[in-house]
Amino acid sequence: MRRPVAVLALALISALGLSACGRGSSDGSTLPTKVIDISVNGSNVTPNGTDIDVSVGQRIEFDVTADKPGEIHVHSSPKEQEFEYDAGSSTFEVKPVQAPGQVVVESHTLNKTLFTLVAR
Ligand SMILES: [Cu+2]
Repeated sequence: MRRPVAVLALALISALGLSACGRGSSDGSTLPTKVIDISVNGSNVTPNGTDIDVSVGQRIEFDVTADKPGEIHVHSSPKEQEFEYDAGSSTFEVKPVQAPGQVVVESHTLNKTLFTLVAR
């Protein structure tokens, strides 16, 4: 019976922490940019379905290396984001995740889930 109370307390503390963080515009920008390397080679993609932790408000960058042009789709809410890349290397700045939760990132070219951003 002790455990649920502790978990609830932790959840409250982190919720408070997050809202305090979201309010100050300078707080989010002090977090290091989360750089996610994505490589596409034929039907092989990396990452391939993993979870990647990010913080709410954290800047996110995709560094894409691909053998062919394609498109990456970020199922963020309220607005989804699409990034078209060419063969070779491309870098995209992705809008930070606005609230705790999961955001699926897919290759629409290959019809695969590359990874899921888990924001807290
Ligand atoms: Cu999609």
